[in-house]
Amino acid sequence: MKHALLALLALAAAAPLGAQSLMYRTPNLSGTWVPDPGVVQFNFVHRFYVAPSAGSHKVTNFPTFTFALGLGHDLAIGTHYGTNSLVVQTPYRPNETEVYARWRVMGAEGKDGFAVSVSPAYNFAAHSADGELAVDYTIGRLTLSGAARGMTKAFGIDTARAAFPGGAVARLTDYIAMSADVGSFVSPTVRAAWSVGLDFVIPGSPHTFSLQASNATTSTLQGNSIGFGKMLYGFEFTIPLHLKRFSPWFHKSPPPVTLGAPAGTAVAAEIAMTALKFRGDTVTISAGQAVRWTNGDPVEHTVTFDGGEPGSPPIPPNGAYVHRFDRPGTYPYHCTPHPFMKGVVVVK
Ligand SMILES: [Cu+2]
Repeated sequence: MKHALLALLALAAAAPLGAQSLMYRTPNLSGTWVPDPGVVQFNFVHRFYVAPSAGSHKVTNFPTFTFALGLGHDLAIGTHYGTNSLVVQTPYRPNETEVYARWRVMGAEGKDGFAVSVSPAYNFAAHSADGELAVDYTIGRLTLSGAARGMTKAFGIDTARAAFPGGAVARLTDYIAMSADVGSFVSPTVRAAWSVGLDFVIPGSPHTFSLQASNATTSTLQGNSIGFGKMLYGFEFTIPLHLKRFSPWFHKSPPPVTLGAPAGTAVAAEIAMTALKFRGDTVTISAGQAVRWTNGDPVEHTVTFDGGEPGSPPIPPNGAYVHRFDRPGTYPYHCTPHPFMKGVVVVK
């Protein structure tokens, strides 16, 4: 169990800080966001309503799970699954599943300028063919979003309807943003949906997190377009999983390689890199001797010196790096993908 947790931690910590979708979209708008190729995105939205004291503070939960796969060429397929939906009342369907495809026709997340996407979808609870045309405009720390949504059978009732949401995200720092949106169906009108969010990038991880208040329940095109008459609180957590990182599960260990100093260099100290740590915080050697770092993790590490000493290229799983120190001194170093991995070599 502990090893499984460590492996998961390694996978998560090693993924690059791309696709920070909550920094570029509002709680009730998908924006034009598409996962990177080969990335499975798992997002979890949890909203809840707390009844007033007359209702004994009963908590009602409205979770929505998103699974989406980036196919490359700015294409994605995905599903939203809400386990407590209010979208279809007659006959009541508490489980709401929406499948969708998205094509980002132009633009890219995080780049200034316009991005446009089209997302055909199907809502199985409502038996409705749905769709969205979304437009983002990013300039520096601000992203403005708007969308047009259409449904052939909104709320499972035999009426085609359209909704028009809009919103904005302001990135206060590289790690914190504020977002808000509002959207409504056009005639016959129903309660408009709104949301506000406080969004965070979790440092050193590929995850984003937002604290939200909204009156919308499920995170589908229909659920995000209609307000529930009450205030919900909640959060969203985003988890990108890079499929490439699971390859060690299906392939045998890569062949050992040694980088750095030529064969025959006298190695005076060995440092293992396992579970995202350099084993042996400080080693002491003499000038002219070498240190060997061996990577026992399923992800790449580097030995990058804080001073001017040239360091290693990425060291693959099962790889090793040998570095000879010719001058006495103290050489602190770290791993570039995992800056919390640190060590020191003292050369006498
Ligand atoms: Cu590392």
